[in-house]
Formats: sequence, C-alpha cells, structure tokens
Amino acid sequence: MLSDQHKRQIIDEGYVQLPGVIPPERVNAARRVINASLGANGLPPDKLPIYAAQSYCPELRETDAIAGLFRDTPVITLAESLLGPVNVPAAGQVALRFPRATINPGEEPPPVRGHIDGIATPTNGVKPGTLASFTMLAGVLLSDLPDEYAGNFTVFPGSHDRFGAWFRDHDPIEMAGGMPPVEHGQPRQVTGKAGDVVFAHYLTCHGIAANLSPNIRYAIFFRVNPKGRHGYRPEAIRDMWLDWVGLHPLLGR
Ligand SMILES: O=C(O)CCC(=O)C(=O)O
Repeated sequence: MLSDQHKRQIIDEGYVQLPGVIPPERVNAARRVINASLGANGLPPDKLPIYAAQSYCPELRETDAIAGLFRDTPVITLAESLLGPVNVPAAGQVALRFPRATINPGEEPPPVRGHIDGIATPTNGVKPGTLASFTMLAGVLLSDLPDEYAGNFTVFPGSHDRFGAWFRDHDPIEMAGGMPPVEHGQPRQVTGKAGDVVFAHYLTCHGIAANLSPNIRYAIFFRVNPKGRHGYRPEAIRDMWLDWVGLHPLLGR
C-alpha cells in the first residue's frame, strides 16, 4: 500500500519509487519473452528510431508477460489508490536502452535531456498539432540499476509544479508545438532493482540517461488514465491534481 509519505513525495517531487512490487517470476517472464523476441526477430535497422521512441518488440506489447505487469500485479491496486479506478492499459511500452559500443576514458557523460510525453516528434507516432497527454506514467524496472549512467529513467523532481504553474496561465494545447520555456531543474537518475515501480505525474519532466554500462537496460512503461477518461484533457493539465483523487485528502481538496 502507498503510505502518506509516498503520496507526499508525488505531491512534492512529482514521482515516487516503490521497491519490490513485481515478483521475480514476473520480472523473469518479461525478460524471457523480450530476449526470445530479440533472438528470433532481431531488430530491423530501419525501425530502430521508431522502436526507441515507441516500443521495442511491438508484438509483445499486449501479451500477458508485458501488459500483465500492470493488470495482474499489485501495480493496478497501487495506481488505483492514487487515481481511483483506471482504464487498464492494454499494452506496455517495451523500453530498452542499449549501451554505447565505446567509452572514451575520462569522457563526461552527456547531460540528460528532459521532456514531457505526448508532443509530436517524427518517430513517436503522435499526430502533429495534438497533445497525447495522460495522467500518470507507471514504469516497471526489469533490470537491476545499482549505478547511474546505465540508461536510467531520469526524473526532474519538482518540474511538475513549475509546468503546472505555467499551464495556469497558458492553453495546454500550446505544448503541442514544443516544450514550454519552463526550468527543468536538476535531474535525478532512478537507480534500484528489477521489480521496482515508479509512478510519475504526467507533468513531471523526464528523460533517459546515457548508457555507459555494458548492459541493456530493460523497463516497461504504462500510460494511465482514470476510468472513462481518454486522451487530451486540458482541464486536468490546468488543474494538475484534478484526476489524482487519492491525493485529494492530503491536498485538502
Ligand atoms: O526509457 C526510459 O527510461 C524513459 C522513456 C521515456 O522517456 C518515454 O518513453 O517518454
């Protein structure tokens, strides 16, 4: 169950990390089907930019091994303690982050570039001029990540508040044209263990750290909305906690 401290962290920092939510058998089952897919199908070079932006192993996205990580584990109950009943995501994003082949001694890793999801790019499948917003990003780590710069999911704590403040005075659809000029703040790379789960507010700016480790980083992401809510919802961007009913008591609403 989520404690008040977990909930407070979401309010204050825009995300929370919950250790050990997914049992090891499920982590292994997900990694097994991903690795089997890579071995059987390979990675078509012409599809790599789309896979990186949307999902690797697209044929696995709706399978029990991948989509079941949300609907058949404690993740769904935890998510519903924040948002109330949710639309159960039909598919997960298979998010692999590959190591670089060479590392130059003494090289500074590049800074993590932050973004908010749902803004059209040439590869992410979002229709230009629209904003594919949602309520909560849920990430499942399938790799142990003891260190930084291993392809870590990276958040910019507190950025959700700054973006939320921006949208009190701006039409959310403006973001369809690109990231608003809002300070991202300092990045924090998420380290942890396979089976950990991260929940982040839609407005929490996030990105991917360079992978200077020798390993592929495995994770699955789900984009979650309350039941009956689909797609762009400007009122829930202007009023950034509107749909987070599980936080309303702590927010005094
Ligand atoms: O793979 C990751 O750690 C983050 C992926 C991401 O930023 C995204 O899909 O929006």
